[in-house]
Amino acid sequence: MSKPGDYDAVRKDIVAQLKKPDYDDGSTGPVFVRLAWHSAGTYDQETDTGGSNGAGMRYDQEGGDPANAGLEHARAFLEPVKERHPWITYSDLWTLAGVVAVKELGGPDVNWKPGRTDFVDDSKLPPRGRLPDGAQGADHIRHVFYRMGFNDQEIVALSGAHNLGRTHKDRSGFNGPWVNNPTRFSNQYFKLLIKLEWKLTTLDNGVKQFIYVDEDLPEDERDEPLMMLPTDMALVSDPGFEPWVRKYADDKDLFFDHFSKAYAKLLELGIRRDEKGNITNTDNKLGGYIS
Ligand code: ZEM
Repeated sequence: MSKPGDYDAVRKDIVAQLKKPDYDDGSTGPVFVRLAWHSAGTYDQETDTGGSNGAGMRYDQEGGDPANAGLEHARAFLEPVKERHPWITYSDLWTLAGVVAVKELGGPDVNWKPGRTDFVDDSKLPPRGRLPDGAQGADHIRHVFYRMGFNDQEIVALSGAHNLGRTHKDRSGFNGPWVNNPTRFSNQYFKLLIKLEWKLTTLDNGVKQFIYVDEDLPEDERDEPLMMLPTDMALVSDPGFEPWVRKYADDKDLFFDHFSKAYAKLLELGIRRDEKGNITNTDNKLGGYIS
Protein backbone atom coordinates (compact mmCIF):
# COMPACT_ATOMS: atom_id res chain seq x y z
CA MET A 1 0.00 0.00 0.00
CA SER A 2 1.21 3.47 -0.87
CA LYS A 3 1.26 6.42 1.47
CA PRO A 4 -2.17 8.11 1.61
CA GLY A 5 -2.02 11.10 -0.71
CA ASP A 6 0.62 9.66 -3.04
CA TYR A 7 -1.34 10.33 -6.22
CA ASP A 8 1.75 9.82 -8.39
CA ALA A 9 1.85 6.20 -7.25
CA VAL A 10 -1.83 5.86 -8.22
CA ARG A 11 -1.18 7.47 -11.60
CA LYS A 12 1.56 4.91 -12.28
CA ASP A 13 -0.73 2.02 -11.49
CA ILE A 14 -3.48 3.46 -13.71
CA VAL A 15 -0.94 3.65 -16.54
CA ALA A 16 -0.10 -0.01 -15.88
CA GLN A 17 -3.79 -0.90 -16.42
CA LEU A 18 -4.05 0.85 -19.80
CA LYS A 19 -2.43 -1.69 -22.08
CA LYS A 20 -4.70 -4.69 -22.59
CA PRO A 21 -3.98 -6.44 -25.89
CA ASP A 22 -7.18 -8.50 -25.74
CA TYR A 23 -9.56 -5.65 -24.92
CA ASP A 24 -11.10 -3.62 -27.77
CA ASP A 25 -8.33 -1.78 -29.62
CA GLY A 26 -5.70 -2.78 -27.06
CA SER A 27 -6.28 -0.03 -24.49
CA THR A 28 -8.63 0.59 -21.59
CA GLY A 29 -7.91 4.32 -21.95
CA PRO A 30 -11.02 5.21 -23.96
CA VAL A 31 -13.41 3.51 -21.56
CA PHE A 32 -11.65 5.24 -18.63
CA VAL A 33 -12.23 8.61 -20.34
CA ARG A 34 -15.89 7.67 -20.67
CA LEU A 35 -16.19 6.44 -17.07
CA ALA A 36 -14.87 9.76 -15.77
CA TRP A 37 -17.24 11.67 -18.03
CA HIS A 38 -20.33 9.68 -17.06
CA SER A 39 -19.44 9.88 -13.37
CA ALA A 40 -19.52 13.69 -13.64
CA GLY A 41 -21.99 14.29 -16.48
CA THR A 42 -25.10 13.74 -14.34
CA TYR A 43 -24.64 17.16 -12.76
CA ASP A 44 -27.52 19.62 -12.62
CA GLN A 45 -26.55 23.17 -11.75
CA GLU A 46 -30.00 24.27 -10.67
CA THR A 47 -30.60 21.58 -8.05
CA ASP A 48 -26.89 20.96 -7.35
CA THR A 49 -27.40 17.21 -7.75
CA GLY A 50 -25.32 14.58 -9.55
CA GLY A 51 -21.64 14.96 -10.42
CA SER A 52 -18.57 12.83 -9.69
CA ASN A 53 -18.70 13.20 -5.90
CA GLY A 54 -20.08 10.04 -4.29
CA ALA A 55 -19.19 7.59 -7.09
CA GLY A 56 -22.86 6.70 -7.31
CA MET A 57 -22.29 4.38 -10.27
CA ARG A 58 -21.31 1.69 -7.77
CA TYR A 59 -25.02 1.32 -7.03
CA ASP A 60 -27.80 0.19 -9.30
CA GLN A 61 -29.80 3.42 -9.29
CA GLU A 62 -27.03 5.10 -11.29
CA GLY A 63 -24.83 2.17 -12.42
CA GLY A 64 -27.86 0.45 -13.94
CA ASP A 65 -28.82 3.43 -16.11
CA PRO A 66 -28.74 1.97 -19.64
CA ALA A 67 -26.54 4.97 -20.60
CA ASN A 68 -23.84 3.49 -18.35
CA ALA A 69 -23.81 0.05 -19.99
CA GLY A 70 -20.25 -1.21 -20.41
CA LEU A 71 -18.71 1.03 -17.78
CA GLU A 72 -18.59 -1.94 -15.40
CA HIS A 73 -15.57 -3.02 -17.49
CA ALA A 74 -13.80 0.25 -16.75
CA ARG A 75 -14.57 -0.05 -13.05
CA ALA A 76 -13.31 -3.65 -13.00
CA PHE A 77 -10.03 -2.64 -14.70
CA LEU A 78 -9.51 -0.06 -11.94
CA GLU A 79 -10.26 -2.43 -9.07
CA PRO A 80 -6.60 -3.65 -8.75
CA VAL A 81 -5.55 0.00 -8.47
CA LYS A 82 -8.07 0.57 -5.66
CA GLU A 83 -6.75 -2.57 -3.93
CA ARG A 84 -3.18 -1.26 -4.02
CA HIS A 85 -4.21 2.21 -2.85
CA PRO A 86 -7.25 1.64 -0.63
CA TRP A 87 -7.07 5.18 0.74
CA ILE A 88 -8.15 6.76 -2.59
CA THR A 89 -11.89 7.27 -3.05
CA TYR A 90 -13.59 5.72 -6.07
CA SER A 91 -14.77 9.16 -7.15
CA ASP A 92 -11.16 10.40 -7.20
CA LEU A 93 -9.87 7.20 -8.82
CA TRP A 94 -12.39 7.24 -11.68
CA THR A 95 -11.88 10.90 -12.50
CA LEU A 96 -8.09 10.57 -12.25
CA ALA A 97 -8.18 7.52 -14.55
CA GLY A 98 -9.83 9.65 -17.26
CA VAL A 99 -7.17 12.34 -16.91
CA VAL A 100 -4.30 9.84 -16.95
CA ALA A 101 -5.75 8.08 -20.01
CA VAL A 102 -6.11 11.31 -22.01
CA LYS A 103 -2.47 12.13 -21.35
CA GLU A 104 -1.10 8.63 -22.00
CA LEU A 105 -2.98 8.37 -25.29
CA GLY A 106 -1.26 11.51 -26.54
CA GLY A 107 -3.65 14.20 -25.32
CA PRO A 108 -3.12 17.28 -23.17
CA ASP A 109 -2.42 17.54 -19.46
CA VAL A 110 -5.69 18.06 -17.62
CA ASN A 111 -5.72 19.79 -14.27
CA TRP A 112 -7.05 17.38 -11.64
CA LYS A 113 -7.56 17.86 -7.94
CA PRO A 114 -8.32 15.14 -5.37
CA GLY A 115 -10.65 15.24 -2.40
CA ARG A 116 -13.92 13.75 -3.69
CA THR A 117 -15.78 11.62 -1.23
CA ASP A 118 -17.51 8.27 -1.66
CA PHE A 119 -20.22 9.29 0.75
CA VAL A 120 -23.52 8.95 -1.10
CA ASP A 121 -26.03 11.59 -0.14
CA ASP A 122 -29.41 10.15 -1.13
CA SER A 123 -30.83 13.64 -1.59
CA LYS A 124 -28.16 14.36 -4.25
CA LEU A 125 -28.67 11.18 -6.28
CA PRO A 126 -29.29 12.01 -9.92
CA PRO A 127 -32.34 10.48 -11.58
CA ARG A 128 -31.62 8.25 -14.57
CA GLY A 129 -31.72 9.80 -18.01
CA ARG A 130 -29.44 12.78 -17.40
CA LEU A 131 -26.72 11.60 -19.81
CA PRO A 132 -27.03 12.42 -23.51
CA ASP A 133 -28.70 10.14 -26.04
CA GLY A 134 -26.66 9.69 -29.22
CA ALA A 135 -29.77 9.21 -31.33
CA GLN A 136 -30.88 12.82 -30.85
CA GLY A 137 -29.95 16.27 -32.16
CA ALA A 138 -28.61 19.71 -31.27
CA ASP A 139 -31.52 20.75 -28.99
CA HIS A 140 -31.03 17.68 -26.85
CA ILE A 141 -27.24 18.19 -26.63
CA ARG A 142 -27.75 21.80 -25.50
CA HIS A 143 -30.41 20.79 -22.99
CA VAL A 144 -28.02 18.28 -21.37
CA PHE A 145 -24.83 20.36 -21.41
CA TYR A 146 -26.39 23.73 -20.56
CA ARG A 147 -27.87 21.97 -17.50
CA MET A 148 -24.27 21.30 -16.39
CA GLY A 149 -23.22 24.88 -17.16
CA PHE A 150 -21.35 24.42 -20.46
CA ASN A 151 -21.56 26.67 -23.53
CA ASP A 152 -21.50 25.74 -27.23
CA GLN A 153 -17.71 26.03 -27.53
CA GLU A 154 -17.19 23.73 -24.53
CA ILE A 155 -19.72 21.24 -25.88
CA VAL A 156 -17.81 20.90 -29.15
CA ALA A 157 -14.43 20.69 -27.37
CA LEU A 158 -15.71 17.92 -25.06
CA SER A 159 -17.20 16.03 -27.99
CA GLY A 160 -13.67 15.72 -29.36
CA ALA A 161 -13.25 12.85 -26.88
CA HIS A 162 -14.85 10.77 -29.63
CA ASN A 163 -11.35 10.66 -31.13
CA LEU A 164 -11.01 7.81 -28.66
CA GLY A 165 -12.61 4.41 -28.47
CA ARG A 166 -15.64 2.97 -30.12
CA THR A 167 -19.32 2.24 -29.83
CA HIS A 168 -20.39 -1.30 -28.99
CA LYS A 169 -23.56 -3.05 -30.16
CA ASP A 170 -23.98 -4.79 -26.81
CA ARG A 171 -23.64 -1.53 -24.84
CA SER A 172 -25.27 1.39 -26.67
CA GLY A 173 -26.49 -0.44 -29.76
CA PHE A 174 -24.28 1.66 -32.04
CA ASN A 175 -21.31 0.02 -33.74
CA GLY A 176 -17.74 0.95 -34.61
CA PRO A 177 -15.03 3.56 -34.04
CA TRP A 178 -15.08 7.25 -35.05
CA VAL A 179 -11.50 7.32 -36.34
CA ASN A 180 -8.95 4.86 -37.73
CA ASN A 181 -6.62 5.05 -34.74
CA PRO A 182 -8.98 5.15 -31.74
CA THR A 183 -6.27 4.89 -29.09
CA ARG A 184 -4.49 8.11 -30.07
CA PHE A 185 -5.93 11.39 -28.88
CA SER A 186 -5.97 13.95 -31.71
CA ASN A 187 -8.28 16.28 -33.64
CA GLN A 188 -8.91 13.68 -36.34
CA TYR A 189 -12.59 13.35 -35.32
CA PHE A 190 -13.23 16.98 -36.31
CA LYS A 191 -11.34 16.60 -39.58
CA LEU A 192 -13.33 13.53 -40.54
CA LEU A 193 -16.65 15.12 -39.54
CA ILE A 194 -16.01 17.83 -42.12
CA LYS A 195 -14.16 15.92 -44.79
CA LEU A 196 -15.88 12.57 -45.28
CA GLU A 197 -19.19 11.82 -46.87
CA TRP A 198 -21.25 10.28 -44.10
CA LYS A 199 -24.18 8.06 -45.01
CA LEU A 200 -27.12 7.32 -42.76
CA THR A 201 -27.57 3.60 -42.25
CA THR A 202 -29.81 1.38 -40.13
CA LEU A 203 -28.10 -1.49 -38.32
CA ASP A 204 -29.76 -4.90 -38.02
CA ASN A 205 -30.84 -3.97 -34.46
CA GLY A 206 -32.79 -1.01 -35.85
CA VAL A 207 -30.30 1.60 -34.59
CA LYS A 208 -29.56 4.48 -36.97
CA GLN A 209 -26.02 5.82 -37.32
CA PHE A 210 -23.84 7.41 -39.97
CA ILE A 211 -21.04 5.42 -41.59
CA TYR A 212 -18.18 5.98 -43.97
CA VAL A 213 -16.94 3.21 -46.21
CA ASP A 214 -13.91 3.85 -48.39
CA GLU A 215 -15.38 2.72 -51.69
CA ASP A 216 -12.17 3.48 -53.61
CA LEU A 217 -10.56 0.46 -52.01
CA PRO A 218 -11.36 -3.14 -52.97
CA GLU A 219 -13.61 -4.75 -50.37
CA ASP A 220 -10.96 -6.99 -48.84
CA GLU A 221 -8.61 -4.05 -48.25
CA ARG A 222 -11.14 -1.84 -46.52
CA ASP A 223 -10.84 -1.05 -42.82
CA GLU A 224 -13.80 -1.43 -40.53
CA PRO A 225 -16.29 1.34 -41.47
CA LEU A 226 -16.01 4.53 -39.41
CA MET A 227 -19.09 5.85 -37.68
CA MET A 228 -20.73 9.01 -36.37
CA LEU A 229 -23.67 9.26 -33.99
CA PRO A 230 -26.60 11.48 -34.95
CA THR A 231 -25.41 13.80 -32.13
CA ASP A 232 -21.92 13.96 -33.71
CA MET A 233 -23.46 14.98 -37.04
CA ALA A 234 -25.48 17.68 -35.26
CA LEU A 235 -22.18 19.43 -34.51
CA VAL A 236 -21.65 20.12 -38.22
CA SER A 237 -25.26 20.92 -39.11
CA ASP A 238 -25.86 23.38 -36.26
CA PRO A 239 -24.71 26.97 -36.88
CA GLY A 240 -23.67 27.48 -33.24
CA PHE A 241 -21.50 24.36 -33.11
CA GLU A 242 -20.10 24.17 -36.65
CA PRO A 243 -17.59 27.06 -36.46
CA TRP A 244 -15.93 25.34 -33.49
CA VAL A 245 -15.72 22.04 -35.37
CA ARG A 246 -13.82 23.88 -38.13
CA LYS A 247 -11.52 25.67 -35.70
CA TYR A 248 -10.61 22.45 -33.92
CA ALA A 249 -10.11 20.60 -37.22
CA ASP A 250 -7.64 23.32 -38.28
CA ASP A 251 -5.88 23.88 -34.99
CA LYS A 252 -4.95 20.89 -32.87
CA ASP A 253 -3.30 23.01 -30.17
CA LEU A 254 -6.44 25.10 -29.73
CA PHE A 255 -8.50 21.92 -29.43
CA PHE A 256 -6.10 20.42 -26.86
CA ASP A 257 -6.18 23.62 -24.81
CA HIS A 258 -9.99 23.90 -24.89
CA PHE A 259 -10.52 20.19 -24.29
CA SER A 260 -8.19 20.26 -21.30
CA LYS A 261 -10.07 23.16 -19.70
CA ALA A 262 -13.53 21.76 -20.38
CA TYR A 263 -12.69 18.23 -19.17
CA ALA A 264 -11.17 19.66 -15.97
CA LYS A 265 -14.34 21.74 -15.45
CA LEU A 266 -16.52 18.66 -16.04
CA LEU A 267 -14.71 16.64 -13.39
CA GLU A 268 -15.15 19.47 -10.85
CA LEU A 269 -18.90 19.91 -11.32
CA GLY A 270 -20.68 20.16 -7.98
CA ILE A 271 -17.46 20.28 -6.02
CA ARG A 272 -16.68 23.32 -3.90
CA ARG A 273 -13.22 23.98 -2.53
CA ASP A 274 -11.51 26.46 -0.25
CA GLU A 275 -8.44 28.40 -1.40
CA LYS A 276 -6.20 25.44 -0.47
CA GLY A 277 -8.18 23.15 -2.77
CA ASN A 278 -9.83 21.24 0.06
CA ILE A 279 -13.43 20.30 -0.60
CA THR A 280 -15.91 22.27 1.45
CA ASN A 281 -19.17 20.57 0.43
CA THR A 282 -21.04 20.16 3.66
CA ASP A 283 -21.90 16.58 2.76
CA ASN A 284 -18.21 15.66 2.49
CA LYS A 285 -18.35 13.51 5.60
CA LEU A 286 -15.43 11.26 4.77
CA GLY A 287 -13.03 14.02 3.81
CA GLY A 288 -10.22 13.56 1.34
CA TYR A 289 -6.48 13.66 1.07
CA ILE A 290 -4.72 16.78 -0.09
CA SER A 291 -0.96 16.49 -0.11
ZN1 ZEM B 1 -19.36 9.67 -25.67
N1 ZEM B 1 -20.37 8.02 -26.35
N2 ZEM B 1 -21.06 10.78 -25.90
N3 ZEM B 1 -18.43 11.26 -24.87
N4 ZEM B 1 -17.74 8.54 -25.40
C1 ZEM B 1 -19.82 6.78 -26.51
C2 ZEM B 1 -18.50 6.42 -26.33
C3 ZEM B 1 -17.53 7.26 -25.83
C4 ZEM B 1 -22.28 10.37 -26.42
C5 ZEM B 1 -22.64 9.03 -26.68
O1 ZEM B 1 -23.96 8.74 -26.87
C6 ZEM B 1 -21.69 7.96 -26.69
C7 ZEM B 1 -18.95 12.51 -24.66
C8 ZEM B 1 -20.15 12.96 -25.17
C9 ZEM B 1 -21.12 12.13 -25.74
C10 ZEM B 1 -16.54 8.99 -24.91
C11 ZEM B 1 -16.29 10.22 -24.30
C12 ZEM B 1 -17.19 11.25 -24.26
C13 ZEM B 1 -20.83 5.88 -26.96
C14 ZEM B 1 -20.63 4.40 -27.22
C15 ZEM B 1 -21.99 6.61 -27.09
C16 ZEM B 1 -23.33 6.05 -27.56
C17 ZEM B 1 -20.85 3.58 -25.96
C18 ZEM B 1 -20.60 2.12 -26.23
O2 ZEM B 1 -21.38 1.53 -26.99
O3 ZEM B 1 -19.62 1.59 -25.71
C19 ZEM B 1 -23.12 11.52 -26.60
C20 ZEM B 1 -24.54 11.52 -27.16
C21 ZEM B 1 -22.40 12.61 -26.19
C22 ZEM B 1 -22.76 14.06 -26.19
C23 ZEM B 1 -23.54 14.63 -27.03
C24 ZEM B 1 -18.05 13.31 -23.87
C25 ZEM B 1 -18.33 14.74 -23.42
C26 ZEM B 1 -16.96 12.52 -23.61
C27 ZEM B 1 -15.73 12.81 -22.82
C28 ZEM B 1 -15.25 14.03 -22.61
C29 ZEM B 1 -15.52 7.97 -25.09
C30 ZEM B 1 -14.04 8.09 -24.76
C31 ZEM B 1 -16.16 6.88 -25.68
C32 ZEM B 1 -15.55 5.55 -26.10
C33 ZEM B 1 -15.69 4.53 -24.98
C34 ZEM B 1 -15.14 3.19 -25.32
O4 ZEM B 1 -15.51 2.26 -24.61
O5 ZEM B 1 -14.34 3.03 -26.24
